[in-house]
Amino acid sequence: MTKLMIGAAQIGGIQKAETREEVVARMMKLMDEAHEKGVEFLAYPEMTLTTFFPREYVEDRSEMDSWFETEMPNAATQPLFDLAQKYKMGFTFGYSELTPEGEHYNTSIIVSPEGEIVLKYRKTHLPGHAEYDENRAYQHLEKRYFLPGNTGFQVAENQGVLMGMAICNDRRWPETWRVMGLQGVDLVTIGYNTPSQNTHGKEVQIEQNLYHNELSFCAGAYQNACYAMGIAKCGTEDGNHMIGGTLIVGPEGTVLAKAEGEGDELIVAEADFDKCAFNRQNVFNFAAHRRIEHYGLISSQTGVVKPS
Ligand code: CDT
Repeated sequence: MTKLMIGAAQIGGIQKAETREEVVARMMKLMDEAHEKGVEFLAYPEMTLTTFFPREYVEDRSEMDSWFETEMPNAATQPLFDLAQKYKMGFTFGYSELTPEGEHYNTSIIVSPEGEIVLKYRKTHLPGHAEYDENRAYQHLEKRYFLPGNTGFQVAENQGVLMGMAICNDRRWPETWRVMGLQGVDLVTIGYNTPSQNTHGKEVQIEQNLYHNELSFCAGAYQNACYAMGIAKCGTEDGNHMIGGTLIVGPEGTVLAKAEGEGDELIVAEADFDKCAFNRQNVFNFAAHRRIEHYGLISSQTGVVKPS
């Protein structure tokens, strides 16, 4: 099968005053570095182009529309698409999408080295709440500003590899990974914006949040015998801190590369997709070992129902 040099481009905090053009220039700088290091597929974070605006409440949600993209590529991102084509590099990044029908999604795309969007994903698990909550230390209003995604977890071939995406909170749910695993996914990319503070208290929980991040990626990659990249937008955005911890994980669930700081930073690893085969043919041979007659609750029940 295929070997691919893969890269994860962590992005440091984006302040509200920063323009899309300034952010794209930062992305292109990392793409230059990735090209120098031989990267063939590069991944950027969730909502790469803007600050993580769902931390702010506005009564009239249309005031937030300025953070959304109505087409992709657009004037601001076209130079990134052009550079990737010049380098023959595939890439993925997240952005806030406003459709012609007026629907708002937290979206990410995979772009082939030829510049084609080969897969679009809209975030499924939207964390937080829809109304201002005075009991929280800070707001997390994704349920106010986005619709739950309508794409599901699809997988598409790009550069000879089956690739799939999820976005941030999705990484914490085993269902996310297994649905892609059942389609034979080889590489999963998941960008994130994860506040270091607990929404219900003022404690800063950086170490624990970093652990849960790594745990989710390692478990997801191992249990589905695939490679995974977790890509942070992190550091401080207008006074709000988010965790770093960008990482690349192999199909044994081990970390192959990890970012050291909380700014713009590239990490790379060589992915040898033949290495996915061993666990797929043994402990995670789905066709041989799964017992779907016992999994019905997973797709028929949302919350916990205790036996009466
Ligand atoms: N962006 C995103 O999904 N962040 C969430 C924060 C959850 S706290 C309400 C995450 O799961 O990292």
